[in-house]
Amino acid sequence: MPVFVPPGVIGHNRSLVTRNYAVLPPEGMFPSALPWLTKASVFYQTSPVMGARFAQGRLEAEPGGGTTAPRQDGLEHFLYILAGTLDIAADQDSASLEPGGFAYIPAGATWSLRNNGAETAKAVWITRPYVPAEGVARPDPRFGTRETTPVTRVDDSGRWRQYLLGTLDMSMDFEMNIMGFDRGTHFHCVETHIFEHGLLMLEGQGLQLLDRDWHEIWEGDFIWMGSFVPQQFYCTGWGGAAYLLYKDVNREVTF
Ligand code: UGY
Ligand code: MN
Repeated sequence: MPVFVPPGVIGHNRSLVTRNYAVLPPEGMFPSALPWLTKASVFYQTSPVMGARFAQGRLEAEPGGGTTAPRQDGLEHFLYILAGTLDIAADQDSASLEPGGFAYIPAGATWSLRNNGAETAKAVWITRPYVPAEGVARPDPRFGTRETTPVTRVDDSGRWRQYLLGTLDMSMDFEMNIMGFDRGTHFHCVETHIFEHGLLMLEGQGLQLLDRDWHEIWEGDFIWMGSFVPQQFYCTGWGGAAYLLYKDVNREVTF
C-alpha cells in the first residue's frame, strides 16, 4: 500500500523558522524519544536552540506509556490534554485528565504521568526553569479543565479569553490563556511586546501577522513568537477560532 502524503507537504509547505518567530504545521514534526519515557515521545516545536526561553512540544503516550519513574527535574511543567487521557501526579496531588484538562507542575515537585486509557494520549507540554520573585511564595501544583474555567468576553469585540492558570498572579512566571475569536473578528491593534508566545491552534482558522507577513493557520498549527515580534490575529473561515497561548509574564528584565 502506498503511504498517503497530504497535499502541500513537499513543494509548498508552510513551515518557516526565522530568528524571532516560527510557523510549524504538524505534518513535518519528528518525535524525540527520551530515556525516562516509555511508550511515549515528544514532538518538540520550540526550545532554546530555536531562540525560545522555554520548550514546547506535543507529548504522545501509547496506552500504558508515560514516565518510567517519578521525576524531580527542578523544572516547571504545563500539560494540556488534546486527545485520550493522562493520569498526572505532582507531589500529593493527582488527576485523571481528559481533553481540555490541564496540569501545572511547579519546579521542585515530584511528578509522573501515565496513559491508563485505551487510545493514544496527546498533550501540549511546556517546560521551563522557574524564575522566583522575592517575597512571593512559589505556586503549588494545579489541575483544572477548560470546561470549568470562566470565559471572559472582551467588551463587544467578539473576542473572549480563558485564563487557565489565572492572570496577574505574581507567584507565576507564565500564563496559559485560551484566546477566542468569533467569526471575522481580530485584535484592535498590532501588538508588539516583551512577552514571548507559544501558540497552538485549537479550533478554526485565521490569518496571523508575524513581523511584516501574514500566515494562514488552522487547527494543529504551532507558532513561536519571540519577544517584540509584531503580531495580530484575524479570524477567517465560517466559524470562530481559538488558540492556546503561552505567555511569560510578571518578571523583571534581566541584564
Ligand atoms: O495577551 C497577548 O499577548 C495576546 N493578545 N497575544 C496574542 O494573542 N498574540
Ligand atoms: Mn501577544
